[in-house]
Amino acid sequence: MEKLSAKELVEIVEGKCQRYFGKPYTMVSKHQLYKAICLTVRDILTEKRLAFKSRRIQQETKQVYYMSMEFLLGKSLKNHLFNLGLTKEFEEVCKELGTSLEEMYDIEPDAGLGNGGLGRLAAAYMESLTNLDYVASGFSIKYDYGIFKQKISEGWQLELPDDWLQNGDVWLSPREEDTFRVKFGGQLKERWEDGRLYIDQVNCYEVDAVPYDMNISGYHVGAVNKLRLWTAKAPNDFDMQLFSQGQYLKSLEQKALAESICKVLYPADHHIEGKQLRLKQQYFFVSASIQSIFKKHLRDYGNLDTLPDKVAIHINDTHPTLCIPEMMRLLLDEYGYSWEKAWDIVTRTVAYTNHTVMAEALEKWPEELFKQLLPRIYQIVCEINQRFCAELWEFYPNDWNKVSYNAIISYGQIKMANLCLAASHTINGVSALHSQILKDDVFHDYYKMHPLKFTNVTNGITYRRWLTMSNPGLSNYIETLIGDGFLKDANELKKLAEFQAKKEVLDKIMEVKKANKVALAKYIKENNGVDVDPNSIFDVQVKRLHEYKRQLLNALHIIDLYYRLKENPDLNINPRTFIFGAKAAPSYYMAKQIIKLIWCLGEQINNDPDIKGKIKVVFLENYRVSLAEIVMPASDVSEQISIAGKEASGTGNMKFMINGAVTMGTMDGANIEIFENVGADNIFIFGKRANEIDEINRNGYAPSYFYNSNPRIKRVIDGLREGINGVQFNEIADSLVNSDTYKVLCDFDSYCEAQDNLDKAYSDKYRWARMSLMNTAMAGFFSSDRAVQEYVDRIWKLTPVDFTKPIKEVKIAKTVKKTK
Ligand code: 26V
Repeated sequence: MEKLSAKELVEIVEGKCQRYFGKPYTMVSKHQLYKAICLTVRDILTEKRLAFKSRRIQQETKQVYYMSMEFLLGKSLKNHLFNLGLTKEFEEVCKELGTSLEEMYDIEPDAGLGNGGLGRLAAAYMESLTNLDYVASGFSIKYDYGIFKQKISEGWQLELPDDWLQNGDVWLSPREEDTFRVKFGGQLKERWEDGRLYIDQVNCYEVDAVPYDMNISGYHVGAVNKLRLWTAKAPNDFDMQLFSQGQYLKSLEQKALAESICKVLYPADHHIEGKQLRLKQQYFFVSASIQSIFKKHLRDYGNLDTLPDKVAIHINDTHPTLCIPEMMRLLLDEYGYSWEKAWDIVTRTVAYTNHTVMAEALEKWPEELFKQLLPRIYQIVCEINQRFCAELWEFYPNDWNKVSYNAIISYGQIKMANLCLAASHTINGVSALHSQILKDDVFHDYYKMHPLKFTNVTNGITYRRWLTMSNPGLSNYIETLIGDGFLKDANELKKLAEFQAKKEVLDKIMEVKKANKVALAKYIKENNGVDVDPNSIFDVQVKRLHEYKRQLLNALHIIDLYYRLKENPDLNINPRTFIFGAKAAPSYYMAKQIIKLIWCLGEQINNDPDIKGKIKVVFLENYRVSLAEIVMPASDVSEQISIAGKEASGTGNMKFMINGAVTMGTMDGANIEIFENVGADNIFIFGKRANEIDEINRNGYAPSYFYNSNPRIKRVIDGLREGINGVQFNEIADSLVNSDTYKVLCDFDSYCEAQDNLDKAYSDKYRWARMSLMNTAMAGFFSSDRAVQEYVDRIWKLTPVDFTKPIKEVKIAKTVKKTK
């Protein structure tokens, strides 16, 4: 496809203004101009996608469907322009139209269809699949409201609705012709036909799933893939039967009930609630997705026998597990397959990634609720369970405990992870340690039965977004040193290591860092009203708020440092700015207390004249992808301090690393692989290892011991009770001294010692700059392109679309110009 010139693009944007807003471009608002620009980019991508599609059809390429309840995309306009190589052209377009590209970028809301790492990873993988010319579609829900907007009022978190579709809908194209019907509730009726038993679901209520497609672009490639988001619609606006019976309101209720399904993203990760609406969301989106996959496969290949050869279906955490019984249902009830043949097709098609070992996040559904809502799916799950238990019984004869622990249904609960194990050909964790823990612990029994099903794929990030787009200063400088090869192959960043002893290089990278810190300081001044010193160490912990991630450990160290400074105002430390950003699940009481504590610390410390600005504490409101893009380039220190064994991987740690921040971390998740890549000299590791934590748990843990024997810990905890900024934090103090589930006190000393070492290292300017450089240099492994290639090789077995083969003309694409 020929690249359009700025002049041609201006014409197209003008055409859009006329067509959609009925005005010449000179008369439209900035928001309308933004929409006209996005619609232009959307059309360019769609045209490219259709060309890609015709190649895929001709080459009969195998494809992956990535099923995920979350895709945390962030903003798209800048990303698409960067990927298409059209940034310069659109800068000109904007100038011509009397605006700037930056102004357009600012208008776009984040598409916040995810909670955190799991959703961002799904977005990253769609993009990397596209970067590598693989055919992939993502499936999810078009939530009316994404992750809530966080307001901080006097230190307390408030949640506001995130109406992202206001300006975010420009990327979505409705595809009403691909609507599918999804059935809930009702009863089952058996019917014999041609000597076969069929099951009909009657008196159920039905919902239409209408798809909206979004283009996924890759960096300078021919591929464009799609993300399909389903929205729920009542089949009829009114139920005519109810309506004519005079039950007007009831008839509208049906519509509201249907539409409630895609109203809002559940904002609690790592904590299941067992709510019926959540189960409805899950079944709704997988049923529509599987129906659409089957329909397409039948159209392309004529029968479903070949599904596993042409299609891989990936289950992103257990949330889309119901695609397993849904595939069975369709194969058995709609397409007349035998159980054995259907099971063979399903189990050669699906694979599952686990993203957490936290017990409270492993999904279970009450059997009764499940049976009422999904009677036919329940029947199928019962049958899968029976067969699975027979296999367990054979491998573990007479071991009731093992059978019931691993069963899909036991003690009135349906365990989704076990259903995933039973049906998946491959099961993976998201870092080396996490995958090992799955084998040794969480899924140990099943691992013994099928060791070859287990593998590891360490997570990755879209490094061009995090390095080149978010930190152009650093990226451009890197390009002058090692050329632009790293833009296609992240491993080329290694070439930077050659410069680690070059003072002028080290000076320059610290100069770039400083400029990024000035930009973040400006943001902080505007948003928090706090003056922070760009010459201080920017020490950052940004991630969801959860006790296992131990923002509290960070806070306790700050309190200790504060007391030490009060005691000795001449304490010789480098000035430091402690920066936090974190959303708490709305119902997570302790997490909200911790946010309040951090905020109070800021109020007290930032306003204490004794401290003379040596340390400051800032809590950034509403942490999200687009804020991360400002924070990552400006960070010196990356706090990755979860209790060992609980952070499955982490991906923020990788974004910091590539931006040259030095990790302060435990040996947990992907921190271990960061350690292995940068080497012990370029990271600060502290705390108990995962096996040591296990041992402590086996032997019994008494946190009061630390309180009673360690005066620094005692002083800090007493301080919580006395009050920080006049607020007492007795519940936090009690929980630390009485239970301390996440071993904050146990790791406190080791953490403080590592912090002192870090402070010393920072004092040696060139030592620090070298550490920073080495972190960027060794971050290539954490590219999501590498991660996706591992999924392809070990799990999905895809081949890329071949762009060197000649293409036969297919009449599907109208040109962008014609549709302006
Ligand atoms: C669970 C639930 C429960 C019901 C309500 C909504 C909801 C949403 C998400 C989850 C699962 C949380 C699992 C998760 O986010 N894991 C994170 O996955 C990242 C990507 O693999 C990884 O880097 C993080 O370490 C891991 O915590």
